[in-house]
Amino acid sequence: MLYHLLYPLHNLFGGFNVFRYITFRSIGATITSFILVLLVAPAFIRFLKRLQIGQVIRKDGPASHFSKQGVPTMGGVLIIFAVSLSALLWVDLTNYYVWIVLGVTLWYGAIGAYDDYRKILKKDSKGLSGRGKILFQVIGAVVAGWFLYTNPDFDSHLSFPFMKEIGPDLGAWYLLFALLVVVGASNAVNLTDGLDGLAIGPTVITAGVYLLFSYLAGHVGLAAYLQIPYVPGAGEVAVFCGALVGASLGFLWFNTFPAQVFMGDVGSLSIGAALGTVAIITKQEILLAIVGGIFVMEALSVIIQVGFFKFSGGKRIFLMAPFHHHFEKKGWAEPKVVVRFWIVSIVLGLAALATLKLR
Ligand code: 57M
Repeated sequence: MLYHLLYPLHNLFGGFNVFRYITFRSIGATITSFILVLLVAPAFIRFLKRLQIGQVIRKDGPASHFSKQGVPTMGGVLIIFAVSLSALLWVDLTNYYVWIVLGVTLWYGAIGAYDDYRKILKKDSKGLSGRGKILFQVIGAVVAGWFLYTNPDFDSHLSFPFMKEIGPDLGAWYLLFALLVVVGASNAVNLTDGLDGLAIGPTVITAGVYLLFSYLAGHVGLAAYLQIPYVPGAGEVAVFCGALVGASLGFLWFNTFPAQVFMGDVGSLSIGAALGTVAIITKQEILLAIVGGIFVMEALSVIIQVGFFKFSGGKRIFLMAPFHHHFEKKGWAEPKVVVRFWIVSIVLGLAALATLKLR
């Protein structure tokens, strides 16, 4: 909105020229959403406590989690609010991609919010059924994929980090691929969100890396120089990523050990879907498996554990899945698990950046 209001006045006041720059607006969006979360969170946490929107802790989990009973959840509402408001303030509102990623974020947020509502207020321990959740997730991903696929600028080739000469054309199969990326990312972040600060830390790293990749993908000269797919208009998505980085840092302030609030499914499902959608828009889908390697590892640990459990008639590979519970069961203190996962996430972020120069 600021872009539309202030940039046209740059002839009257030269300083308003900065609103033209995606870099400036991305930084503006990051700081705005960070401050928004810091300002609103204390009152929002009090509000959640008053409504008794507190976490119900599973009895079969690590004993260290029992003390978390009643910690307010659904803090993801605040993340979505700050991301949306900050993005609307700083993006070029005529950009097609920004509306797609905002739409996906809100849709997945609504699925998560309904699930949280069922679990917490209706005391329905299972929440929305697994099938119901997947069905609504698939609908959201297919609609978003369709809007992208039918865009005349859209390119259905796949790009591989480190192997820039390989790029198969998926054609209409791209829709299925996009669906797997968005639904997979959403559920992987959801599975990761089981320790204080565990999911939001790698979110900051992943969104930060995609801020850079969106900017580069939308810049014809830099994209050609770095041999990454050029996606006209994708630069504005950097502003959205900035808003996500800022809101996530703000949320981490309150979600770090010992957490004052959890994000709930409303947060985890929407953040994962947003990251998946950004990966598709920037044509850097496979990169998401590198920079978001923590999410992938957590999801794989569940698939392997559940598969092996069924196959072996009750034996386990990990002490408990998702993977973070394995380390808790081994006796690591919660902050140690979390900070070590963040360290891995930072290294993976660096590996993702290295793909820009290595081929
Ligand atoms: C949600 N959420 C937390 C909070 C958060 C298939 C199966 C592996 C699924 C998996 C599962 O349900 N995962 C998804 C994980 C829950 O957090 C809430 O959920 C939101 C995210 N969706 O925002 O609202 C608990 O996580 C802890 N937490 C924190 N800090 C945070 O910042 O400490 C969350 C955020 C919270 C809190 O304790 O209550 C969750 O874990 O439920 N299921 C599991 O993860 C279960 N694993 C399991 O059953 N493993 C089995 C195999 C055979 C599948 C095994 O390995 O034997 C574990 N979950 C729990 N306890 N809580 C089992 C033990």
